[in-house]
Amino acid sequence: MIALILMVGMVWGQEPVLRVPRLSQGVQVDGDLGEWKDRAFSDGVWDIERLRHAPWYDASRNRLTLHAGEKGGVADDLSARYYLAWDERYLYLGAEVRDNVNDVVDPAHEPKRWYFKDSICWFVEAPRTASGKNFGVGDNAFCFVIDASRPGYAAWWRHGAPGKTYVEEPLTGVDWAVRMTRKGAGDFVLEARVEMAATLGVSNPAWRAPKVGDVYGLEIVHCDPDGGDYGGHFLIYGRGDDDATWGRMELVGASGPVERKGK
Ligand SMILES: [Ca+2]
Ligand SMILES: [Ca+2]
Ligand SMILES: [Ca+2]
Repeated sequence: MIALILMVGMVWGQEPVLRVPRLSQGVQVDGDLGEWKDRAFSDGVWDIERLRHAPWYDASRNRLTLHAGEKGGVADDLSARYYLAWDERYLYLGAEVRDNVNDVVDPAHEPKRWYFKDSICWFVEAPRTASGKNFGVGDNAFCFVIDASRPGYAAWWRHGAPGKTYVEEPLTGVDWAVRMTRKGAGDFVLEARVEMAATLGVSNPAWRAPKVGDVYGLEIVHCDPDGGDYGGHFLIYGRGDDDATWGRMELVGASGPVERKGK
């Protein structure tokens, strides 16, 4: 019995299973998640204290930047809820974030350097093969720099394709909105809708329109440099660019809100 529990724990530890519901109603991409977030996948608040108990945690990679004189604890530095859903045409991505500083200034800026700026990036492999080839066929990163002025590089697509790895280009086939929510801080809501055929279908010609039961790979990379160099970030459900470490994202049918019992 103990061996069985350990085995299940190991499998869970190596490969988190994320059941992502289909949305049956429309989404208005306006920086407010109210119309869909209670029907989406979310597993609650992530901060560094929760993250350091996750099986994929690596202290050299998951870290935050402490400034001289900084007030507030680690939850104020960065904590977030992430939301994910799908329908026949789109992946829906959302985040509600508490961040003490908005930092999108990169001294060595290049359009592809989202990871040197406040940003959230959903790494998706479709379908999941967990081949371990970094950003090869089927691997995608949908990245959003949290810059309210929305420069052209703020929605970015890193992906693989047949015979190619690490293709870097602006993300097309996307509607997205970011709304800053706390004056003098870096809090925000991000809402995005990514067209799957124009992205997943390009990175892997074997990709087919999604249906219940399909399995994708998923990792979330949330960058929070806050004046520091590269490395202020959370890696959630995986350990980096190697898709064999990413979580198992199962496409499931529509889900209702969590019910609260009456007295
Ligand atoms: Ca909305
Ligand atoms: Ca921060
Ligand atoms: Ca920040």
